[in-house]
Amino acid sequence: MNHAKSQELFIKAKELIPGGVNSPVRAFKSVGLNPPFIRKAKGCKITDVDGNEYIDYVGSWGPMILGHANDLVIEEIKKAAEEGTSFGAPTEREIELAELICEAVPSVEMVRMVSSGTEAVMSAIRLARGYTGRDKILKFEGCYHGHSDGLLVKAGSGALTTGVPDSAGVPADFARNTITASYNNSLEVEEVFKKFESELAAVIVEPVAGNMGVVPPDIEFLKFLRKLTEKYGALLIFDEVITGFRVSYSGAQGYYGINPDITVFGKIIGGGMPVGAYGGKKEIMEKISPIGPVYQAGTLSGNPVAMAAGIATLKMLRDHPEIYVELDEKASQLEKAFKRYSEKYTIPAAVNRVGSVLCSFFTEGEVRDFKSAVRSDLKIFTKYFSAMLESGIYTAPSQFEAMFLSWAHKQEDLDRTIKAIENSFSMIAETL
Ligand code: HOZ
Repeated sequence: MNHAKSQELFIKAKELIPGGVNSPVRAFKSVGLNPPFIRKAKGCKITDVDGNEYIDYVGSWGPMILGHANDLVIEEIKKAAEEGTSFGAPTEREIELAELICEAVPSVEMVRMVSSGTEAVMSAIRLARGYTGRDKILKFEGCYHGHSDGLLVKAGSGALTTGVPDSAGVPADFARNTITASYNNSLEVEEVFKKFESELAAVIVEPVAGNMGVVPPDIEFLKFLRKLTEKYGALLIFDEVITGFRVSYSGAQGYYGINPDITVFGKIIGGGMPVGAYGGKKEIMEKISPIGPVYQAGTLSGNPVAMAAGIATLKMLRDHPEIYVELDEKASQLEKAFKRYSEKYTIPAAVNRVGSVLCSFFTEGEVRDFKSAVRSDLKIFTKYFSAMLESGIYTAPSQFEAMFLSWAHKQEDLDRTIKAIENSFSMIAETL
């Protein structure tokens, strides 16, 4: 593949933008390559500035569940943009999206729109602290909840990919209020609660971890979190930025049948436009300004173009529940392929999948927490990633991110992907 124009742009970008990118994982640093610069995307295909076309399994890191530039979504975006792109004043579309979210997710009675997942989590934590009058929060090792100060502690995603799960610039006093425990480990959670009892404002968790690769929860673990938070008067926050409207129309909480107190959304609810939201029980949400004492605001919150894209996306998902059945079936084909070729070519692989999010770790045994996730052989991952890219399959350039299926992936795309998986595994086997 020719990447001349991308290389040229990357050199220029590095002069003007730190690392040449506006979000670290995009730099392809951990896989030792330079990133292709993307010119356009349609359906499940993206095209770079050199004209190379790829079948895309990044899907903008999750939002593009209907595929890129879905006709209906684009039509609604155009309509909204022609009517004005931002007013800093209430609009009818905000009510429509809020209604769609509240109808889909029973634990959410009220919702506040913001502009990113990071902003939504940061605000949800403030709300939990304001509501409970407590300071400490419990998060899980390898879970990623955006880049606000108190959450960059043992974080996943880009922080983990660059090998720095904590960040410089976070005052020790902020991080002091963030307690961590191992994902899927109820005993550790119990110890934390015994130690800090009524100091804990909230437990925040990705109900399916998607930022240390994909790590499904034990249902008993999620149930235990629900039980213990209730017992100690702390709030349970589900970060459903990835899983919301993805693993089911009612998110991971609908999928597993567990209701949190606060839910954080992003990605899909903006249909590919910048968005975030947090919602929960009325009694809690009414603590937010202007009716309550917890302050939070934003000029672009509830942006009309983002609302229009989100409404179009959610309506399509609501009216076509068969999309979820199809996504599950398509993703299971890839899961089976990873397992089949790992056996055939004796490549160690632990394949994790929940609905249309999946990933393969290159390690023996199960991956069920941070410690087992980081056992993955990153040299093998790099070989796998490079071979896939060379075959025209675009996956996340990090072991610690997920692979996302979209409605636009057709059988021929899956067949090509499965062939590429076999080729890359057979090539890896030759080098071991
Ligand atoms: N850390 C994000 C995914 N979990 C990556 C965002 C991006 O680079 O766009």
